[in-house]
Amino acid sequence: MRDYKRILVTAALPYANGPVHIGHLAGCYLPADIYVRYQRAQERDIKFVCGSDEHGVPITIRAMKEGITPQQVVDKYHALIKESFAQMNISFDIYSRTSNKIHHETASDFFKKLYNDGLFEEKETEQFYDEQAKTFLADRYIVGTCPVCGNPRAYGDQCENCGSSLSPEMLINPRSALSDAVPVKKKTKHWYFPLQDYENWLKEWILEGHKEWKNNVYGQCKSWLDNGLQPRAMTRDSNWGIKVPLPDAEGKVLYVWFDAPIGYISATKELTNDWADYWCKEDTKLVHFIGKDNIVFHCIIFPAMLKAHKNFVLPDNVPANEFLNIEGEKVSTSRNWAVWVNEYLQDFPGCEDVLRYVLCSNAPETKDNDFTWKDFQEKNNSELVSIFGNFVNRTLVMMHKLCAGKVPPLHTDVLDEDDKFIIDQIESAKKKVEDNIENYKFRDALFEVIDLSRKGNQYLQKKEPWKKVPSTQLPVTGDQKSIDNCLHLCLQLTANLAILINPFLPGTAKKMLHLMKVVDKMLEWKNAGKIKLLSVGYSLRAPELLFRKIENEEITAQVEKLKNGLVASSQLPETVNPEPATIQPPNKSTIQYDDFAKLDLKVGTILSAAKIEKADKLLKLEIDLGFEKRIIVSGIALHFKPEEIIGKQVAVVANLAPRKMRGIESNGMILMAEDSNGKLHFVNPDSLIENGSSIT
Ligand code: B3M
Ligand code: ZN
Repeated sequence: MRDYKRILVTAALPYANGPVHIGHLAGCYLPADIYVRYQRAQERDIKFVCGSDEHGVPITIRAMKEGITPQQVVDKYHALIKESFAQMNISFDIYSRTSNKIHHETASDFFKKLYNDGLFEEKETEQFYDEQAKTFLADRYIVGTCPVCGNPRAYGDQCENCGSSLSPEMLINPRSALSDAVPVKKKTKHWYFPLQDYENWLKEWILEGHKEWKNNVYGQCKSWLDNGLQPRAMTRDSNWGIKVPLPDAEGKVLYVWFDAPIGYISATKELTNDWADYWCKEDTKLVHFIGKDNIVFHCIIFPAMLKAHKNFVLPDNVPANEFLNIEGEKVSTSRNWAVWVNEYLQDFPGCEDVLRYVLCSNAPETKDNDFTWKDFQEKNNSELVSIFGNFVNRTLVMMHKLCAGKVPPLHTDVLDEDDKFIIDQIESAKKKVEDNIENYKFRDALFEVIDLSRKGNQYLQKKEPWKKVPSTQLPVTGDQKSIDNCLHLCLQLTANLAILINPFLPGTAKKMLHLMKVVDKMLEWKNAGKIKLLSVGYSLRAPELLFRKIENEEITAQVEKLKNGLVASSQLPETVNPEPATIQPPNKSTIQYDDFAKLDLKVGTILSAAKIEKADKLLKLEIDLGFEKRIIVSGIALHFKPEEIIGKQVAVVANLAPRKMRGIESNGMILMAEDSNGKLHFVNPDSLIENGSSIT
């Protein structure tokens, strides 16, 4: 691990086109906040920046839907989002917005620098144009059927149903989302960033240099890089956004994914005059917290931009989470299948920490996960209330009953095995929590904290101080010593729990400080693991419950609300008629069985694959057919790298007449399936079988 002097944490800038839902929180804001609060407790130099993403098509679409201006949209939602984050105790050092002047300047300057360095390629291309609305259509404005899953309401840049990233050309039956007109192609000029020039560097930097990144992140990067990078237009035809700072760019704005990540820089500038320390000094650890749909932008495009600009640090890690589903279904903001944070806060006042707890203990860290209200109740009632809260409460109640409300002494002469065990647990919990947080494993970290309180309960249960006879007389009796030791350790454990839970549930930690009558300073991380946090003889407050039980009725009401709030897709102001996925109809004439029976189809395994000189589409394959080995020349070189396909099983037409291609005799053909994107897939058995098996 490198030795860093300062840390800069960013959390994805949410689009100011709607309120935030719990999937957003679980995806990046909560993990980022936990990380930051922990680092602050470690007294590290850290800044946490975020803000609203106020440009781009999502904003203009929302403005259209609500019949207001884009500016009104961002003003409304920026305020709402900011408030929800504040109420959830997401402790940004700054929550800015990309409509700020400082951001417009920063993003413009960034673009100009790359432009002046001659980096952009100016290209005139044909783009989709809506003749009825008289405007070019950004990818998002084009809707149609997803070629991958058949969703009839896929956007020209992405299908929200299956998550595939698309381009408008890939949509089946494309329509303008503005007017329902069939878009036509028209010429327009844009500035392209040569991403492909950074491909080798990115491979080196990520695939070699950042093997420690989370599997989901590393895997996505690898697949982008393996597929090869293309030049990417960094400007768009629109009147909402940051104007392209060039003389001949009327009606053009910066691509939202060009300006938005620069928003991290602008926000830091707005926060501190020392912003350049955080962005330009090598000993800064930059960490981007995001959701999985933002991986390519944060791991590939933005780093390439930073590299091209020069002088900026690159992210040390991009711990992206997967998605959180609700009650078994994917979140859909358009269908209103979501739990909105502002509504949660109204329905469960004072329960911010409960939501933080449930979202963290169930965070989609390695795979998509499910939020259910039943589980929410369960986690609250049987973990927060019955384990953590119960331990703290019992400790304080008994201290008041058996120790006159004061921290009793520790009699080291009579420490038994159980006492020693709990001391050991207190000491070792710190490191476990710490290691997990440093490695972005927040679920595991939180588990350790709860586990420590569970051990506290077990300890208390075993020692049963309530069964001993308390006595205030001197000399101290054996019973009183046992009571003292037990409660002394339980109180020190409570103080430790406050420190350890603080990054996760800051409101709870605060309440605990109040009960223990200690100041914030006690929460510094260096105090964790110590058993001398509360002084002997110090009087503590009467207990108050940290968490309340959540009743069945509350849960039923939420489930109802979710179901009743669901907007049926058909009620949406759709601009496109839903159509079933179109599958290519058979387009060859009917054959008889005998015709088919002439084919000798066999299963084989690719033993080797090599490029053929001066034939960029062909690969020379050696295929093991069980009974013999064959050379087959196949036109798949543009789709697969030779080394990737070795060992793959394939279907082979084994009795095809030999044919010479580029001087090599090909003995057969392998079968491929072509999807609607023109991508080729092998046709093979669903599990490995013997080579030479017949396909009948
Ligand atoms: N606004 C997308 C999103 O909210 C986008 C993130 C920008 S981060 C620089 O998913
Ligand atoms: Zn799809």
